[in-house]
Amino acid sequence: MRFNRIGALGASSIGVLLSAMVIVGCGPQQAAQVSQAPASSTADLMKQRGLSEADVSAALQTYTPTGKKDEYITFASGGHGGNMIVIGVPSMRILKYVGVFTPEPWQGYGYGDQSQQVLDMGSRFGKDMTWGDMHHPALSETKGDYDGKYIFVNDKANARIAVVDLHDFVTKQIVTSELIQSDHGATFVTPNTEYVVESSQYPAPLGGGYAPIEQFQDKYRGAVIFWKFDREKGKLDKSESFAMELPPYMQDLADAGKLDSEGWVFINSFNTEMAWGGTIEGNPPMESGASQNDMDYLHIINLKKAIEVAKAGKTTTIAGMPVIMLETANAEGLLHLVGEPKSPHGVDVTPDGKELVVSGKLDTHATVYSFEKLKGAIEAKNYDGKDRYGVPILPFNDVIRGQVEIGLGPLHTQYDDKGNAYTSVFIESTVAKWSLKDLKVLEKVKVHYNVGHIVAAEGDTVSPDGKYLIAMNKWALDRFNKVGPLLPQNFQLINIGSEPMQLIYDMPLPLGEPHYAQMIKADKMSPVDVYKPAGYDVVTDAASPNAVKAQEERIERKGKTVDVYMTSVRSHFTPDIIRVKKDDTVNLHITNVEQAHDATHGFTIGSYDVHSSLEPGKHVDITFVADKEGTFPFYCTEFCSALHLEMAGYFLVEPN
Ligand code: K7E
Ligand code: CUA
Repeated sequence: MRFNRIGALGASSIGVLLSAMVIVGCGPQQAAQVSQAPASSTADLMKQRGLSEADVSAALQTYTPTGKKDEYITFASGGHGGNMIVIGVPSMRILKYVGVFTPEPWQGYGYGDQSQQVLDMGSRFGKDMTWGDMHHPALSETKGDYDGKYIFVNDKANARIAVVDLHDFVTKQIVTSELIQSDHGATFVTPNTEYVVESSQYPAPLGGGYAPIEQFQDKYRGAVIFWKFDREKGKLDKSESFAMELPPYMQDLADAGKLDSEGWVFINSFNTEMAWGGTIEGNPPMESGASQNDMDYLHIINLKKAIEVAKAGKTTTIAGMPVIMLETANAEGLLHLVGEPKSPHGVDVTPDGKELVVSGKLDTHATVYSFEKLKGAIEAKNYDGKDRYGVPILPFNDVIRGQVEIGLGPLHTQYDDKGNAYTSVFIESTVAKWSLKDLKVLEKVKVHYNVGHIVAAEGDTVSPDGKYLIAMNKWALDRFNKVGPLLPQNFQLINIGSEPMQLIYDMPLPLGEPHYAQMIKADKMSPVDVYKPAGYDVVTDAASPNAVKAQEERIERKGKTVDVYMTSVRSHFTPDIIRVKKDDTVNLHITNVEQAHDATHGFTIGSYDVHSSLEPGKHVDITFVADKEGTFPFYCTEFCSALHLEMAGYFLVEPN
């Protein structure tokens, strides 16, 4: 490669950007013509910055000039940040932070009546939750391929699922069932998104409530909930959802079958020893108690048949959820187990749906199960006995195609379009590429460090693209500038379209600890630019009954309640003076009547903890009690025009 032929590689002269940064009115602005001649030759730049040819090649694969867009969009879970992060690939530019389980003021998420309603849906046992532990996002699918319409995410800590609508990237719904007390096998969707899978992680008495831990084996249980998705409404429908009781193992990741295995669900587990800790009471710690057996259990669920059994009413209602009890599941042949090597973590169905790959944290192999063999053993009732709960166990050697020696601590697997699998290897900090057909490792790439999940371009669908893969590393250590003891996560972008694989970008991610992500071709998505018509309620996805039109702004008082019907438009709120009496209940109804792209305003009243983001066309309602007398300026929090600072007013609270 001759680098002296390459054009401007950054570090060129900085244009004069003082002109017209923000002008009154809207419309595209004329950029000043700036010469883009390189300051020095590519060879000089490489020397100055100490870059190798591989570095420059990596830069060329990721550098995205101004105005150019990314080919893929990645949705990363935000871990215990509780929100989701949207990232462009290959540039690795962060495009958005989506408020989901955690209030997020930039989006006004959790600060007005609309989004507060969404967060309120997620209360458990009467308690509001202000955060979540997000692990696994799942894009909605049509025929096993991402369709770009919705994304679901789980909250492991509080056993919740949220629905984010990708027409505007807003969280529309949070559902939870007190049946289970945590989840991890969530969220995974069936190939046409009829159901969203949520299985518990830590066993507990079903429906909540106390039971002595000594009765772990008898009173504690796992469960899997199949949430029915109503695509028309864009909502999960609790009334059509059901669950299945599972033994008190710690169910881990899940995956839904596709193509040949459509209608089946697979969930693996650890702690089939049913250890429950008790270190200061003289018991072994949980982690050693849970690692005694050489094999744990993969759960194989016949979802298609389970739906029929649930529809026939062969369920027991617990915490408002119809549950197929273990006894029924066994009688109907809905649930089978098969051994899986020591403390497995990931279970990933292959693109053709014919096989599943399971990797054990404490085993160096990935095991490839044949769905046909699993089904054959189930039909032939070829059992290796039953577990304590009467669940039949299939013989391991009869249902696997083989195993591949991956390395130390294999976790999660993704796929490409050439019949290869990619497995993250936690302990040795590598991503291993291996041939599904030959069960042979082809190559490994080092990552930094201790990779958890990996996500490849459409890498868990029926048609993976084989282009990019992000290693979502748990430790960053020496990769970035020091920022104190809490370090960002390190996302590393790997080109898997090249041979050998090439690590091409390091991206620090300081907004939570992402576990899994989804990577979709950007052209599959078509979000709206503005809400139409103005006065749009983003939670009901319809015109708000409180929408305000220009010229119809007003303040109405009924007793001690004051309704303020307000509009925003560059560069004023109407009305701009609001007079109330102390202890009045104030209902602000604000419509951003703008229909221009990116003409967003914000609204805040100081000292009242009021904030909203008003994207073009959006309507918000904000209810609060004016419990402090005084003079409170309100203003626009989004720099919307040259007269943005003037976009202000007064909220006057007279003493009684
Ligand atoms: Cu972190 Cu999928 Cu919750 Cu593996 S999980 S790393
Ligand atoms: Cu509106 Cu600033």
